[in-house]
Amino acid sequence: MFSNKEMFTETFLQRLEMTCGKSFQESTKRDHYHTLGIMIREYVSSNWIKTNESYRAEKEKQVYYLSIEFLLGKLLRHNLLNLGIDDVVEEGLKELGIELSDLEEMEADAALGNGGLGRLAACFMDSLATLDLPGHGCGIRYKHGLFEQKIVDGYQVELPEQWLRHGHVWEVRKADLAVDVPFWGRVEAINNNGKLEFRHLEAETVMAVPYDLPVVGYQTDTVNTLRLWSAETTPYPINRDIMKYKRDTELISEFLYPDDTHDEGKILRLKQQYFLVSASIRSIVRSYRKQHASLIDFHKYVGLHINDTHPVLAIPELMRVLIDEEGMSWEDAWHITTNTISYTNHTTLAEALEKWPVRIFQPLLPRIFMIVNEINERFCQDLWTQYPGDWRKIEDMAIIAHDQVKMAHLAIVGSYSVNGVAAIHTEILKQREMNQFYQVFPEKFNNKTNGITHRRWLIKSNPKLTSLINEGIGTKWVNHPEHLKELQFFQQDSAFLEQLYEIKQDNKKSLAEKIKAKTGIVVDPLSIFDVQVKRLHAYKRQLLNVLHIMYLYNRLKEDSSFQMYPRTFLFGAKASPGYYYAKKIIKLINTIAEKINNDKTVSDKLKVVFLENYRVSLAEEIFPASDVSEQISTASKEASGTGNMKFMMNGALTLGTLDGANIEIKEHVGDDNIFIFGLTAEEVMNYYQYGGYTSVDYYHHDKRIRQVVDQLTNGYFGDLDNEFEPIHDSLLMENDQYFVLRDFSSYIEAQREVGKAYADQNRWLKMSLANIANSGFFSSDRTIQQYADDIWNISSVKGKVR
Ligand code: F58
Repeated sequence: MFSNKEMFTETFLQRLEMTCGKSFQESTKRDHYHTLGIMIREYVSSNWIKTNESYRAEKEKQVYYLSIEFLLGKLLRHNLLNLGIDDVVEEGLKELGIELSDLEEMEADAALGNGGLGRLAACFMDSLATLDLPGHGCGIRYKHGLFEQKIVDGYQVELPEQWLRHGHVWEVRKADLAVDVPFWGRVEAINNNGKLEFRHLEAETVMAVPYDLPVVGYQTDTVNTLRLWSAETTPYPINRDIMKYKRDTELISEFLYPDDTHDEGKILRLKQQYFLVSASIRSIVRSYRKQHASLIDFHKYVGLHINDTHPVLAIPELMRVLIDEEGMSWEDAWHITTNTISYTNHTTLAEALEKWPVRIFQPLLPRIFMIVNEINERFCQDLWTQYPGDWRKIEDMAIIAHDQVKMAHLAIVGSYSVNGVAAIHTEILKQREMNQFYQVFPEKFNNKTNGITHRRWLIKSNPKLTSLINEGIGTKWVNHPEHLKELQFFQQDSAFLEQLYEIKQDNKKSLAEKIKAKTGIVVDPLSIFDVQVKRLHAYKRQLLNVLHIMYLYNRLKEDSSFQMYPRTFLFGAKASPGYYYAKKIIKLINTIAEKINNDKTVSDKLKVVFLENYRVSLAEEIFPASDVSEQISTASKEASGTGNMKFMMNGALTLGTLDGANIEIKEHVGDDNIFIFGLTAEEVMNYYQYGGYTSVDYYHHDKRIRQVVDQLTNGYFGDLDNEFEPIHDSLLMENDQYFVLRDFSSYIEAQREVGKAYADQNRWLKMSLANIANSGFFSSDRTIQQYADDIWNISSVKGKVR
């Protein structure tokens, strides 16, 4: 049906009538989108089935990537591109007077995630399928993904997101593959001929129903599966209060990250975590059982990867299945489990390391708690042998201590591989945050620097740049992104650089139009587009960016001789609903934007735009139109970052600290093609350890700082009611935990360098080209190949799917 455009249009019209029950004349864009989606899914289905059959027939080792988030975004264009049918479809639709881009508008972003961790999982799915690797995803089908952000009077307002309102055309509900997941109840121990057996009685059971999404690789027959679980009531609940049971059950797959500041929210979150891993493991074991008589070799055929600690209950759950259901000894079960599970850490922020109170954990998951307890006791005994008498160390490293279950400790002890997501991050884990564990298990620790799929973040989102690259170096970079390096040959080619300039300008114009339509703000595509888009968090220091803008504004107002290259500062960020400080920063950005954008005296120099509801589809329009990539976290705090890689691949220049993957970006692109400023991670960590930083001194000694900090509270930007006092206090009263004032002067200096470099257009274009040319390393294909080789031990099945 996709072999030529005539065949496509004929099938499309037939299907439209059949699926929507309408004539072409009556049909809407939504009907067209829906019909096209169904056609694509059908087209994929035979390879989907064949892929699974071949995995079974060949007894391939398969990896399951367990993640509480998959930030997929839209799938229509992505799937068309990977299937290699985008041109046929686009042209065929045109014949019918339909624009493919209009149909894309009909698709809702699948926002089953919040930030980098969730988007990484989505990029990994694409690379696994493209590299023909047997790897699938397991997640939760949240009815409402991450909230929709509205900005009202400068404040963030959260609305429930409604991505499923019109259904999700890519999914297949498989009710026959549902599994039951038990909560609450009690555990009974029975002595069966001298062997202790455990039964979970009086549990409240939730039915987990899988919805499968095909994951299509780029121009390959491999189609892997992303299985998303939805929570439904079982037909025979034991709970007498049926309404409460229904509510409690459905809530499990209702929202991503429910507020967990109180116990009810904590219970729900822990329920989600167990729901995900228990449903996934039960279904994996069930299909494994069809091929293998016992589970004794399970780890040789199955890998379970846990994306951060949220799915760490996979460890005790697998132990439970092996012991309680398969009748194995503890030792055998432990051997299999610790050779099956691998774990990625995504943060060193102490407050982000998950801990659950025993008082919640034990009653909710009684059998799982017993197993965690046993794991903990055995681990502490081992520690005692290794460090006799060192109570302090054992207390620090225990999995359960002070009435809390420490999920990261469980993850390290119960897995065979622990990886960080950028070189510096892994070093910090090894040398500092997890040093005690590193000393006990040095062989487990390894680094896998993050990557992004260049298919979505370059080929799909920046078609003009893609064409230019293809004209220059051909298309082999598409399958081997390291070949982008050959673009360096064009460093001296002024015609090529000119085209690069034109493409960036075109992309900036499109974004400028969008900004005008959305916000009414007119921005000049000739100005520098200076962009910070990411989750809102104190450590990411959106505040440093804002203070610099305030400084520029002050200079422009006070000094008529002050020269600067015109700038448009763009922000996009969602703040977690309960994160008070982050929300204040959003209000601050909007407050200064209001004043600056309405001041005619600076309008040819400075504009500030906060883009509402930052999400994958918006990001795809922003990266291709960016000049400057703001990666300004406090050094040591950003594990890796992946936005930094998306900017680089689209020719934006990084302005950043020596943090996360910025360091590796610098190594690849060279010192001359990046703007680095600020404290190093070492310096930051030394300040934390030994003190020596007093933010007030910087306030007193630098009048630029004094002025902007005072302006937070003196009403200069038109705010009332001490709105920004908490920000002011964080800087001066709480000694500026994130070293914003400490790095301020160095940031201004680096920003000045950015302006100077941009003014020399030829120089800038060469720098931009160097960034694109050296971005191949940051493709998730490289990352996934490293996971496959070094952690999972799986290999390509290319050619086996027939
Ligand atoms: C991010 N973590 C890291 N966490 O911050 C980023 O440096 C890294 O590049 C990325 O993972 C991928 O490795 C992240 O996105 C979250 O969103 C948390 C999820 C749990 C609640 C708190 C936020």
